[in-house]
Amino acid sequence: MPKDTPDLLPDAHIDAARYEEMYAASVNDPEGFWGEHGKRIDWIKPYTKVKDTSFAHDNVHVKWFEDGTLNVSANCIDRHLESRGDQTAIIFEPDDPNDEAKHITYEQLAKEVGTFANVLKECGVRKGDRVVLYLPMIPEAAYAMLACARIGAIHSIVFAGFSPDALAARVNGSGAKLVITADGAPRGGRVTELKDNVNKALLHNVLGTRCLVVKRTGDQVAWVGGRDIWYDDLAERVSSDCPPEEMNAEDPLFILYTSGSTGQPKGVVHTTGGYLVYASMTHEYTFDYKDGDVFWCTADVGWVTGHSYIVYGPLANGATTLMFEGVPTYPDAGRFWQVCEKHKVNQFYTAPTAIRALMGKGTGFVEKYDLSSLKLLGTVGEPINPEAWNWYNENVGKGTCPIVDTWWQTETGGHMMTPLPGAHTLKPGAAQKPFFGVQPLVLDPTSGEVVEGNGVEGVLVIADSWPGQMRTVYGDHDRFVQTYFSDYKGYYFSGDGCRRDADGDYWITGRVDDVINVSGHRMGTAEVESALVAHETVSEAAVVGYPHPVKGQGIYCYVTLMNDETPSDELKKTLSDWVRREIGPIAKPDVIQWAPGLPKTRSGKIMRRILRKIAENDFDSLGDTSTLADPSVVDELIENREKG
Ligand code: 6R9
Repeated sequence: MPKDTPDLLPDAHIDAARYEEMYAASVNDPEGFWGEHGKRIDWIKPYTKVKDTSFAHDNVHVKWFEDGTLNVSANCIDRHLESRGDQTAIIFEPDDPNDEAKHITYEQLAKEVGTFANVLKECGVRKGDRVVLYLPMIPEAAYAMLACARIGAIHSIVFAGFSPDALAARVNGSGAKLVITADGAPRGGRVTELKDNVNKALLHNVLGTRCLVVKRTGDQVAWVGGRDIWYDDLAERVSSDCPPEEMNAEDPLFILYTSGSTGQPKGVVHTTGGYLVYASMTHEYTFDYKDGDVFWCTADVGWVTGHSYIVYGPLANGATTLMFEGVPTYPDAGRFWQVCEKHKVNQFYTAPTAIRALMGKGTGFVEKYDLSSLKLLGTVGEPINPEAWNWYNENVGKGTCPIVDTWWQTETGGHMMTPLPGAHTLKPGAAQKPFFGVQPLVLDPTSGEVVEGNGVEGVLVIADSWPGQMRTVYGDHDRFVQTYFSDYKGYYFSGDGCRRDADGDYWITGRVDDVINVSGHRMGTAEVESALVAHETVSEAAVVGYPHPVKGQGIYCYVTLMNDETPSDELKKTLSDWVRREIGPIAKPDVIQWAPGLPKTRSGKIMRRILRKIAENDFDSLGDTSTLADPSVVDELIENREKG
């Protein structure tokens, strides 16, 4: 039994016995279980069919509640108006602590979203159209999401830190009719010129995509007449009343681009009914959310965590959700805790990378604030190391707040494995137990056989569908099947490795594919490689992750230059800036090593396993290098390894 972990929450929704009982019901009779829990949201036309899913390689399909109809924004707003119209739905905390926070009630939210929805209609957006959001973390981001949902348009949010090129790829990939942006995004005391980025992204746009601009900074922006529209100009002309569109449970709600191990990011498609049931249920049970609590998820709405746990889950539950525009270290490393004190936050959910960054600044910044409102803490995005877990527990939770370490993915829509705070004695660093309806299995990576029993390790797959699961890759169902259902037939393959300990608890060991996790941001090494080789001086590039004390993983690039190029530190900087410009600041390389040659098999395949070991400074376990076309390149790379 682990010591030094907080006690279970005494009056939680789910205690140990209830977890066992509900979990057994959820896997023994998924139809019955979800048929019942699907009723937690309001349906216009109730479903009669609950589950029609198959992971069989030649027939992958996922449908939940397929003959039911509903509207997500009505579930997040209208149904709360009678009982909690005056309650705060969204607390907005701006970047600058001296600017006033906003409290938006459900009543106000209804008007804002109704207005936004009518503005979208004025812009010609109709049911089924795609709308890209490229916005700061301001309430308008939530209004825009809910407004799309209200009229049946499909939103695709692009994180405001992505470059114009990355934005253009997503606008084109989704065939968006409209991009919604702001003049600028203040963050950490600096402003990102979002509208400028959109101008660049739409420069070669052939879809006729228009641009709706919300005012945030009031800065001057370059304007393209006939294409660009100020939100305020339309908002003052339209009604705030917009009836919700009746949507089928399986109509798409949003597309969210995410990185995989190969090729360009894929558009993960989530649909209406199952997603909302799953997001709201996980929000309530994982965080033990109770009426009146103030819930704060520090993610950006550009990531799935922001979709499910800033907007859809909390609002479907009638919660008060906090939206923070800034960063943890501005104006100083006490900002998170200052905001917790100011708004009396009850549940706080963040990423291990943020905890590690703040840990490095000392405990003084935490001790300054009264954190007694906190009941529960959460983490997401990457494995949390014990040092960070203990620091979080001792200094933020004061040893009394359970920490839920939630393992899940853009693809899964909501939490897949996490301890529940009233049911599971915590183990620092473990995702521990499957959520209801989730059937994890450990497979032997080579044979693909199921590994039974405890005290085992392998790759993590899921045996059957859950309502929050992604339905397809936008416009490419084949890629969906290839990516998730082909390596291990009959299962959903997560891309993660895991260990099941002696007690049957799960520990995520990290990605087993070419996806890296930098400060909780997911990235395909292939994306960074293709950005590098797009530079005229680069002939070839191979990118791997390596352990980084704060970011979790850093980006290590091996670069082979064109024959007539001379390596220099200046060129390294040029390439690093280039990648930053091509993809965005989150993809900026940490290390570039010149590689006169890369280790390749005789068939020309780059042996990343070896490159990973060199980047990790682990030269003793390089494995068999004799199959390489030219084994001597390995010695050269080891000799010239760069320090991360
Ligand atoms: C929600 C989100 C998914 C990948 C996932 C895994 C890693 C997420 C984790 C975790 C260990 C946790 N990951 N949560 N690893 N423990 N609690 O992060 O989605 O951006 O799609 O990333 O993140 O490797 O496969 P996404």
